[in-house]
Amino acid sequence: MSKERLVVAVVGATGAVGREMLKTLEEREFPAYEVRALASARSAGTTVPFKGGELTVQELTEDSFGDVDIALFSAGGGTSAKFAPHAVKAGCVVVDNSSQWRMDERCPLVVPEVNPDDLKWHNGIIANPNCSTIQMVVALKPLHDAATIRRVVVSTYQAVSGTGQKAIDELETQVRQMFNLQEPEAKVYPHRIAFNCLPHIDVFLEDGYTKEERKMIEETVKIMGDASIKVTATTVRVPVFYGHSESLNVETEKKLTAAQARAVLSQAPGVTVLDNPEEKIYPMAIDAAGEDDTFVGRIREDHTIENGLNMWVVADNLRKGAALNAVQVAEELIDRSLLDIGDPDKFL
Ligand code: NAP
Ligand code: 3JN
Repeated sequence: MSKERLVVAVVGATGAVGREMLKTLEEREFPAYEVRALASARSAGTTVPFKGGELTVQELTEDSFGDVDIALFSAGGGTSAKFAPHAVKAGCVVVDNSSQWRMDERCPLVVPEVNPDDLKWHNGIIANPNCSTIQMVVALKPLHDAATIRRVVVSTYQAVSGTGQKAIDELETQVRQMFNLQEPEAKVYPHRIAFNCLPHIDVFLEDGYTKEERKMIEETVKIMGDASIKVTATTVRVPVFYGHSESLNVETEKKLTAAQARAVLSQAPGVTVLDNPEEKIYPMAIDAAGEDDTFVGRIREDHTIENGLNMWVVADNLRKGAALNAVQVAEELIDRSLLDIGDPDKFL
């Protein structure tokens, strides 16, 4: 198949992640001959902005992928489960943003700064990790290479944009309602999110963890390719529009001083160290929003264990956490000439 006139489809193009994908393709001058916007029948015929103009949204069907080379999916796990196999059958490589294929043994789970070589064994579907996992592993990988990570304790502070456009609208509406002395309405979340924190992201599982926490734990091990790394997580929704923040406590096999960790992270791809507390310089969601890098600061030694570090990690959840990572995966596939699919029936 000739890849000279690449056709790229964005599935879920009307959503928060899909719109960011179109923006990212445009900003990075992605080498597409044509970009198509796909979504549900509800928005077929509407338009989404692209390259100073508009793309007309087409309804996603099983036949949408005949002449498409790469499809970037961000329309939920159910849509990916149903349509990604048809895309692969048609010869289209899928980069999927949902959790549907992440732990599937047929699918690599890729963060280009961490495990780009896993793209070599893809079978047509490449999974994009959860946003909270992506920014964490970008910061962990260089530390693991330098000192071998044994255990990670992570607490997240996740923006409402992680839930999608309706949650962005809900936070804004609740803030307006409260300033107008009206009773805030909670529709998206089980409780008010304005001026509140919810230790509840995705559904609760039998062991008391949430599914978001389980995703962080399992995905980290698959991406880092090291089952000996222990991860425990608490994920929290906070009233921030864009940018997830994370507090990480990391235990390593070899000693890394705070200065050594800072030096290692300063050289790491995709990382910007912002760590000068005396000057009140540290990563913040308001600064990370709209940026591509993962920002790391408050790097300090944990005095309660022999080899421990604490740090604060922030990234734009819609960019590095979703759209940018997916586009970087697609760029890597092109650069490495990995757009061919072995068995097109693998997922049917
Ligand atoms: P959103 O703002 O609610 O947008 C959902 C998108 O999916 C819309 O474009 C919607 O189209 C489309 N869609 C829904 N059902 C569809 C169907 N049956 N057929 C075709 N299109 C359908 O949500 P979002 O925040 O963009 O997130 C979308 C998905 O991306 C999430 O469900 C999740 O799986 C994934 N995600 C991943 C991360 C990550 O951590 N990497 C972060 C956020 C989201 P209509 O406008 O036509 O309804
Ligand atoms: O809540 C967040 O900040 C990230 C949300 C991610 C998300 C939302 C709905 C469904 C996912 C995901 O990517 O894990 C999914 C899903 O596909 O399971």
